[in-house]
Amino acid sequence: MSMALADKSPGWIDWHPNPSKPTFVPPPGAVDAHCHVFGPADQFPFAPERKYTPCDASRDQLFALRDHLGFTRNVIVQATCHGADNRALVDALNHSDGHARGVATVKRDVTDDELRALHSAGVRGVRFNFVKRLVDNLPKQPLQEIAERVASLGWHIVIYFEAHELPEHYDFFTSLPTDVVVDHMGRPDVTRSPDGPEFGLFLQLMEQHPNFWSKVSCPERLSEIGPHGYGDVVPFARTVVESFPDRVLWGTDWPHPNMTTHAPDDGKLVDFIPKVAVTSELQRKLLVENPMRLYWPEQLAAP
Ligand code: 0GY
Repeated sequence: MSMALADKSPGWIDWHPNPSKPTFVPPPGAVDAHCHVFGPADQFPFAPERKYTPCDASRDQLFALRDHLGFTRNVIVQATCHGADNRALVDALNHSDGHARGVATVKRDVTDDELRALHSAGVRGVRFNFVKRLVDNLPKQPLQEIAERVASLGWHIVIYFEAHELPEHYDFFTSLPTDVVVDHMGRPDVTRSPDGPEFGLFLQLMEQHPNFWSKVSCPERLSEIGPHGYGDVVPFARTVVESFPDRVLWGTDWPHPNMTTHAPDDGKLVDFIPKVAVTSELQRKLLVENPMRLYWPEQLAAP
């Protein structure tokens, strides 16, 4: 591989080398339900069609962070820099001792054998990414076909979009035949009111469609006031947690791709949790019961 392929995108901020120990102690068995692995590029090259080149962020570094933060499990989500090449993800799942499950990206030509192999590795969902700076326009027909095929495996679909794009995609999203998990509350503009029409449409989506779940993650990306508590994101996330306590997930978003303002301290991100899930019951649902139901249901069924 040429040097150029491994060069980080201009302005890329590396992940925090030394995150603090959070004050908040997660409940036993807590799941970080949104994080990524990047490369290492010399082992798992980034996709030629990618829109950014990240720094390496390996599975062992992810698992060390999990332990440092007091979590037990990870849900590793395929990022666009690896396209539909899920090898880094599968390698991480295979080395997780069953402590990680995954969300992959696949193309319409994926074979049934490939889907079965992903399932055996621990993949339980596919991600459809609509964020325009991250991917080229995705035609809906192939996505619909993928959706129907993964529905038969019992998988769900993770969707990533920005709030202003929700009206355009609303009918497609609500036609999906699986559980649907929305990344980062649909990326609200937190300078607007949580009671306003833009966030109102997202709340309506959640309210009227009980197959929809939301990650109340990513204050580091949504906040306009920066890392000191991410207070402007709190009312949005708290509303979602309290309105839909059985359909919310939380994740670090490590290693925080495309951050341009600061390298988030993951310990401080964990300290965001009790601000949005203010009782131990809400915290247990957010961090343990909900992600276990979606990603490790067989463990809940065990006697
Ligand atoms: C995220 C963040 C981003 C990137 C990706 O797939 C990706 O490349 O998810 C982003 O830049 O917003 O949510 O993890």
